[in-house]
Amino acid sequence: MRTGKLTLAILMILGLAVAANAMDKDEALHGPTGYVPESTSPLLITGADCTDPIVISSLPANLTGQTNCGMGNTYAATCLGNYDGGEDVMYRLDLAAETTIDILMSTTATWTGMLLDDSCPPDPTTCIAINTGSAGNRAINDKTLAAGSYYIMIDTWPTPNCVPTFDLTITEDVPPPPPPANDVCAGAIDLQSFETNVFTVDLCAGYTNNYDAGGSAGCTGYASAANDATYKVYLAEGENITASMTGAHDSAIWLVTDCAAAAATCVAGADETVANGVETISYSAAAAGWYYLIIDGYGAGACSLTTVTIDAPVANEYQQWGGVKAMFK
Ligand SMILES: [Ca+2]
Ligand SMILES: [Ca+2]
Ligand SMILES: [Ca+2]
Ligand SMILES: [Ca+2]
Repeated sequence: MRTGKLTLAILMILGLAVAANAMDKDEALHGPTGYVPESTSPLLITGADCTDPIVISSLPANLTGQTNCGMGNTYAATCLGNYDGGEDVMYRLDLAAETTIDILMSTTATWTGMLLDDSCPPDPTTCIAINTGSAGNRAINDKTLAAGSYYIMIDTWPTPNCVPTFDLTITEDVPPPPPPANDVCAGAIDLQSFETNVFTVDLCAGYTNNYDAGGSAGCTGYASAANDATYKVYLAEGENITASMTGAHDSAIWLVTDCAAAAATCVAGADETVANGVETISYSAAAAGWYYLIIDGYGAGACSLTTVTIDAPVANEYQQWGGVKAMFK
């Protein structure tokens, strides 16, 4: 990109004026900015500019021994700020489908900059992402990009005038699987679907925290900020349920009638013990209806492989409790 010398001079003067007014920490550390003359004609080297970028068409990509030395300072008015005054190399990443990527440029060079954009030349002010720094690797992580072509440029804030050697790694982020359906009450598992009254649930296996029993005024007496799993059971008026849980985390168990207002509709809750303790609730249904059992824990992020035991002594001999009662026959 040829820039008129007058324009360049004005830009340099403006740049110096800005620097004088607001020299940031990086600029103080960097010292005087060098000047790499901008390339005025194509270098005919693959990677030297947007007309002939290095194409990456599949992931993961691991390009070792890369450099931008000898590629020319083709782009010096990009979103990289000071970090585009050196020589630059351009990569084009072609994505056939929406992909979330991590880009890592590892190097021992100093004052390096990396940009990601969907236009080439890169947008002069706004890119999709940049990462710059006086030392260490450059990384742009967790960028979800629609199908299409994207450009990655590696540059420097002179001096140094270029990056003698670096590795460029682009990997696809595989998103975690969605939480189990019974992470929330809409997918609560009917307790009567179990063939045994004892089952396990790994609260670390994708479950999240959706329900909190509240603090000291709540039905467990504490917050229940841990990952939670939900189960449900239909109780006739007067039917009883006893449920207990134990695991390596500080468990909490509670029973509610309306998950949308879980803490307010809690009818029984327990958080009496700490890690490896057993928490037990017992409840006699005040009214017929669906009740939701929340297998939970005290601390944020806490979880473990948890054993749940359901005991369902019926209120009297004449009342039945479907499958769960059948467990005890
Ligand atoms: Ca440059
Ligand atoms: Ca949950
Ligand atoms: Ca919770
Ligand atoms: Ca507990």
